[in-house]
Amino acid sequence: MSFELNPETIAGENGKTLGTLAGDYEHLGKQLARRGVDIEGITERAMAFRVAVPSWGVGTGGTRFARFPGPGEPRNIFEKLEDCDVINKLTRSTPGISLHIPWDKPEDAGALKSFAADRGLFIDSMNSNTFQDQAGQKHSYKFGSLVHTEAAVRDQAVEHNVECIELGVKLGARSHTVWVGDGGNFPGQFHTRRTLDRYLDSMRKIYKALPDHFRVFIEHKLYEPAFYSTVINDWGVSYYCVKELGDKAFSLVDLGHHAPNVNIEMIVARLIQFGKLAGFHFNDSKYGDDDLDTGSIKPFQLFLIFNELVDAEIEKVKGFDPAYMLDQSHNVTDPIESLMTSAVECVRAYAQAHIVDRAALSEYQEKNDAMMALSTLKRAFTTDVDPILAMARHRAGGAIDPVGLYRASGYRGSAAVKRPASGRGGSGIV
Ligand code: RM4
Ligand code: MN
Ligand code: MN
Repeated sequence: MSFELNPETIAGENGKTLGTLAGDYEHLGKQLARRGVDIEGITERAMAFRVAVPSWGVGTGGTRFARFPGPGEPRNIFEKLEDCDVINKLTRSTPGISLHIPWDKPEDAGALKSFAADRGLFIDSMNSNTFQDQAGQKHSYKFGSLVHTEAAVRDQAVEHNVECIELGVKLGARSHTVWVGDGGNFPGQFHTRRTLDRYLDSMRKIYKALPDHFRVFIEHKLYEPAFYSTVINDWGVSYYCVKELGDKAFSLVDLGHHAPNVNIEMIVARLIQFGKLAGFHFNDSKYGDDDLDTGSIKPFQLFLIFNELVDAEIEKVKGFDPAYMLDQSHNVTDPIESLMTSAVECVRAYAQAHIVDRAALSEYQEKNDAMMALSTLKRAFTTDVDPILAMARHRAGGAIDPVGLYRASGYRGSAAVKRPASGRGGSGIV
């Protein structure tokens, strides 16, 4: 049996477990009250949290070896938005959508904008693609794009980014994200300093095309597709570039773009302090840019990152306005389930970070009491905030159990009927 996902069916399904949830919520409320925390305040924060969904995340991803398509995959940007709508309806945290151009380039920007608005969605950020060649493209990006040795290739890449910004303006987006795959596979392949000069020169041209209300985000990544080194390899290079570019340029942190064991929360704190944190591409990884579901491998790291973010939010750090987005590749799961679960993991870390007893933590830090400082963080991290998250979703019209309700609705089965398989196997990032 399948059913439509609408406010009535969602409320009806929630009704089956609402009694149990209310009991758990009340119990947690008492526990938190003993610790001086008002549960209602935390629930309010959980309801306010937003993380954007990437248009490219709702299709099944793949590795460089193979892609195993799932049933009912969206075939165009409108069907992708339908899936994004399901994610937002059930989690009530993801109204923003990030677009990858030209993968999701609409023929009619106005039509796409209103299709999104009709569903309570909006286009959040634009993402350019100069790491692949598109059919009919004049110059190849095989040896780079914004830093290519030939000016004509660089100009073509600049032009593509400007086109993304112009399209973004029409769609009501507020930022443009630039990630370049440029780099080298072999030592000596490129001149280290000259490539960065060329990058900055190209980025200055892109920066000039930004309208006043638009921000540009630079995404660093230590390797891949270039295996020896990329040009924008770490946050230091990224920070230098955004400083050079101007007030509308910021450094974006994609969690997977760091070597294993790198202390990402420190990078986040530094970028906040320097007024240059753009925001995030959330995902998780074990080895590299695995693009696994957020919070699936290192949930404590995610919490520590949010601890820095919430600390800055509470202290009202000047200019602190991070843009949150998921950037994942779903190779073996239903993308809708993965994105919902990942959005919930972000809200979880955000809520837990709000539970941290910051006055106590500060005192332990002043007294150099490392043991109690860690315990203070761990106490928040080990608090099961599930009842808060479920109650926040329920109050906002979402699902107490997003994955359970999604499965019960039979959405994927109906999509498989409406959207016959395209037969696109192959390999690739999405
Ligand atoms: C890159 C990077 C970009 C994303 C592409 C698909 O590794 O994370 O943000 O747009 O993948
Ligand atoms: Mn990314
Ligand atoms: Mn990536």
